[in-house]
Amino acid sequence: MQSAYVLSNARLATMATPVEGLGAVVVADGAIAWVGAQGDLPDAFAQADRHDMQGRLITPAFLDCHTHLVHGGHRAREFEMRLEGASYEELARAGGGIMSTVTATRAASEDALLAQSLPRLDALLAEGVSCIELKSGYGLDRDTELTMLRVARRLGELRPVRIVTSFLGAHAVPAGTDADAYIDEICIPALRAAHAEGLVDAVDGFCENIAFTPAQIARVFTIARELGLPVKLHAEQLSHSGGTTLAARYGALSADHVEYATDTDARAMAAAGTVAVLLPGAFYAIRETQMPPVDAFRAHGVPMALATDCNPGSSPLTSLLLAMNMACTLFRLTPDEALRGVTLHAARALGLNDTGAIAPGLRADLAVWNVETPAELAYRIGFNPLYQRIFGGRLC
Ligand code: DI6
Ligand code: FE
Repeated sequence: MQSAYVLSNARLATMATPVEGLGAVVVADGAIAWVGAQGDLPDAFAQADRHDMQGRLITPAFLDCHTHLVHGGHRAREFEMRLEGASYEELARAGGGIMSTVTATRAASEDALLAQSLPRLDALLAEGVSCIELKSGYGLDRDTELTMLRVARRLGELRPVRIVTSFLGAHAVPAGTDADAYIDEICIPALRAAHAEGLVDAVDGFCENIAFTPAQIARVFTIARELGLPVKLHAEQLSHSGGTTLAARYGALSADHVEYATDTDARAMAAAGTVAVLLPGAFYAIRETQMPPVDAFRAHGVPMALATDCNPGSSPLTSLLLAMNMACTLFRLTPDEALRGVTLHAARALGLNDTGAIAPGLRADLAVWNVETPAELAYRIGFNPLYQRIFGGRLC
């Protein structure tokens, strides 16, 4: 066996078969070769290099399964305007909101977008993240949508991280454009072009009264299906607009935000295997008061993932640890649910089966923490106890 090493004397939160007391993880060739109780370590690994974890906690590395991390500029002025009384929707309708970031993103060169995005990526990595989903959606024209996705791919070459892209051409209706014409003449051709360049892993949309109707999103999803791409959707964020039903109908990987989703929506998601991606950063930043139907998700067995929604408007957040704390404090998730939400269920929301848990055969994407219990990760506020990030077996 080549390059095998053992992480010994660790507490383990596996998201798979539980290990009581101190355990060990054997990593070989970038994958997990064995995991179990310290005393059960097979003789075959007795000679392998050992890293004594001294009782630290090992979790799967985190995945941030919903971000708009690639974008130009910021919206600090809008933050001030909201403090003066304007609502998120009012700003959007007045040509601010997403459209103001579209203007800033179109004005930035590819290199400038990369340079602006890197510190946000690094902030996530510093908290044990190994995989990040990045969306387009601040171009709303073919060239800028493609540029955003190219930047996303380049980020994955510059840092030890796995990047999953989503095409979000249906994010906002550009000023002076008819929504239907935009979908048919700009969004769908841009999707085809981005797909042809290998830039698209999934297709997303914003189904909302300030964005697109279910019928308009369905036209984009139909093309996604034709191209063999999975779909996901920003659904029921500001109102009940029918997005979750649509997402379930297309077998979506996830329906995201979902504050205004109903019990019926939760049933449809469960039947379709659609993950609920909760985004407490956006709930917090726009001072939403409608809680996502967490009890219905639990009752119907809808897996709940958690993400930052890192974006310059509704969630300028680059901390999954804080997202975990917010999910517990604001949405009443348990710390275990929060941890599952940024590991196993986040992987599922991205359609990934090779990461998100600590089990033999999976990628060795791990995070080692200076804490004793998983609950400590969600409990502290603004404190980063990461000791070591491991990406594909590589100590980072
Ligand atoms: N919902 C969101 O929370 C982000 N996009 C979306 O569809 C917000 C994007 C922004 O305000 O720039
Ligand atoms: Fe979003």
